[in-house]
Amino acid sequence: MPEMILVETHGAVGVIRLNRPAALNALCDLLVGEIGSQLVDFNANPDIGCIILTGSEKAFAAGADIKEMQSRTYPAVLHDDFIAKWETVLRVKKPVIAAVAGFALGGGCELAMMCDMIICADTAKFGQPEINLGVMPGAGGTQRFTRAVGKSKAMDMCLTGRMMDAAEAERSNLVSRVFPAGTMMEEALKIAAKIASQSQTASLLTKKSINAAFETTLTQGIATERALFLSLFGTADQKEGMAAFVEKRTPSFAKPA
Ligand code: DAK
Repeated sequence: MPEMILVETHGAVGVIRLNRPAALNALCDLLVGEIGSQLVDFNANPDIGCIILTGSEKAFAAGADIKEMQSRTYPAVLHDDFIAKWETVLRVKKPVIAAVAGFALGGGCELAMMCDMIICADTAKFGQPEINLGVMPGAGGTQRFTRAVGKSKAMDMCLTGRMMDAAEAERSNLVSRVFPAGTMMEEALKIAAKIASQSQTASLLTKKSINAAFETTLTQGIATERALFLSLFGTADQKEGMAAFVEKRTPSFAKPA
């Protein structure tokens, strides 16, 4: 049984809730490992079509665990698998939504940015405050933040270590939508249920194609998209989706066999 996360399923939606309240969900090795194992389980479960990663009202996660990192040495971090465990979320094929309330700082913000989209409560506070600790972001903060919000704001955030509120995060395209704190989870579940009701194959390939946009040229990206789009004509889901439109009914997509 995991100690630092709570796991729920709501129909075809899997929810992982970080649950280390005494440390504002600071991401210690155990917590990162438990998140990763549960992501792997949900990813392998054909009944799950979308995953939500969330925290508490006060914190999504206030960063990597500073107390745990404090005494680490360069050779130790170089040799252990400190980095690998953090990136399990990048290997999940199903859509993953980060639903953020309260603090998403340092590694917490980086973990949210590794997800496929971020929605947040109006209480959310994002930041990369590593500079205040004499270090810098190390799990994508200088890269994903810059791609999301642009150079000037990324420099501002990473060099001053200041926090950004939900309104600024929405204005800056760090998050896709902001909800009042009391309704955020309900809204997250609605978004996830909608995604989970679609063809799992189409959403897997859509995610793959959008992610390709960050790794390649426009011409190559378009070629990737075209090949993936054409491949969907070999699926039962394409037949079902288009038949349902013509027959004026809701499509019913089968779970991947
Ligand atoms: N680590 C450990 N404990 C933390 C923590 C953290 N990041 N954040 C909060 N806590 C603990 C506090 O120490 C306190 O514990 P006690 O003293 O009660 O035992 C408890 O949570 C409540 O915190 P506060 O008393 O400070 O609460 P406040 O509401 O007053 O302030 C705060 C909330 C979020 C503003 C403040 O706690 C804060 O500034 N926290 C630190 C935020 C921060 O600097 N985050 C960045 C950490 S560095 C990598 C992966 C990841 C990373 C790097 C590399 N690789 C895989 C290569 C990431 C690095 C980071 O995230």
